[in-house]
Amino acid sequence: MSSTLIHSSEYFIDLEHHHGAHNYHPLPVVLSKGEGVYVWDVEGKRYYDFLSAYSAVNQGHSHPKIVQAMIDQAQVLSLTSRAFYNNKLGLYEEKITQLLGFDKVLPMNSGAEAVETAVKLARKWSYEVKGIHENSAKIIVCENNFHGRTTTIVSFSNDPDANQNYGPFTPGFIKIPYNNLEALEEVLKTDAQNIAAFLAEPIQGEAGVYVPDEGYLKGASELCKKYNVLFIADEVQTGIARTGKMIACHHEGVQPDILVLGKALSGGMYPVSAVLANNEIMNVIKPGQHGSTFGGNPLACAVSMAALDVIIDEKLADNAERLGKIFRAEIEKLIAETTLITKVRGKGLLNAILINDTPESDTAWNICLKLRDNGLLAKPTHGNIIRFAPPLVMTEEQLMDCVAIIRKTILEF
Ligand code: IF1
Repeated sequence: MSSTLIHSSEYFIDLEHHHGAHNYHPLPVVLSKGEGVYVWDVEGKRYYDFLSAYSAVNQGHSHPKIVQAMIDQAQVLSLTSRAFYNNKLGLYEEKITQLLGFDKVLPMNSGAEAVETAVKLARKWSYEVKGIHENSAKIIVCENNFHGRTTTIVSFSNDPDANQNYGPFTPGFIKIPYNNLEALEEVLKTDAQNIAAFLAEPIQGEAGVYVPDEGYLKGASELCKKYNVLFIADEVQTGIARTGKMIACHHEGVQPDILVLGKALSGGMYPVSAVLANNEIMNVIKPGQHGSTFGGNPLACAVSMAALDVIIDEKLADNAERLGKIFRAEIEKLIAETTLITKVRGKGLLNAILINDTPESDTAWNICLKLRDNGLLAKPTHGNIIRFAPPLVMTEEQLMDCVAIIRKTILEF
């Protein structure tokens, strides 16, 4: 019986500080166990997870059905590469394309890889189908976007933390304000013949859960159709039931030309991402023109099929919709009792509160430290905004318990 040496949180934090790159500044808590809406630290303290690994564990931590699917598949075949066929990829492709209403899917691993794939696909379509002159295709993106951290993706970021000293940058991107259809039409009117696509998050997560006006997605999609430009929806964070629908675009009945998914596509069990599109677009990619060693591996497919079943069987989109309304109503009541919070916004169980202080202040951070002490884990996004995104398996009772923790923390702060 091997005795597991018990180490303190400080021990693990020091190890990471010493041996790991300092590309994050985590909240000082060291987790060792996760189950459903709960996580435990190495001292055995239990917390509500109100971040869900940035919406990757929508199905809850270590969901037994997803864990079992992973174990079963891992024991028989984990990776073949795409040099050969396997008996899981086709089943997964059929399931996800029928579920989301597209002809085809291109399987990748990380969200950023899927966004890169969507950029390449849109460009290739614009040269080979739309007829744009080669190497002159442009893609419209939104200010304050977050689509990942590869060199091309940070090339079209306006966040200095994301791209300072990572140049030279990939050309071919036009930035416009988010949630502004006039700005989008202005660019399309003047330059549509050179534009391949418009790439946007249905809700800007990293920007602070910025929910656009009702009708923005519909309007953007219609403008793209009018000017023969592809609408790419990056639903890596908003997808897989997080906002109360299977994908956030469905709140406005919008079907994007290219759909990008990641994170909860595997329930947080394994890196799985995907790009979905119809044949006119997807068939421009021929054998040998794109791929990835792990893309579409049998283990990823088995895990993702189980993760999708959990979303459907447990009606997690409906639960997110219902609990999100309750959550925002409860926080609105709290806003009436304190000057510390000025706003709550979000859709489904992707929400955020605005703290009444400057983005440069550490007030939001200090509130998150107190929330941690009171048993709830969350982390500020930009400066004075705290994102609240629990697993979608949460019950109303657990949600009200979390509201009580947030209320206590804010009123005592
Ligand atoms: C980090 C942010 C959230 C995403 C959207 C693509 C990706 C992401 C809309 C790339 C990833 C993650 C990345 C993670 C923290 C988290 C994040 F704060 F960075 F911006 F959620 F808001 N499109 N978002 O949100 O997917 O390659 O990471 O699998 O980098 O710290 P990925």
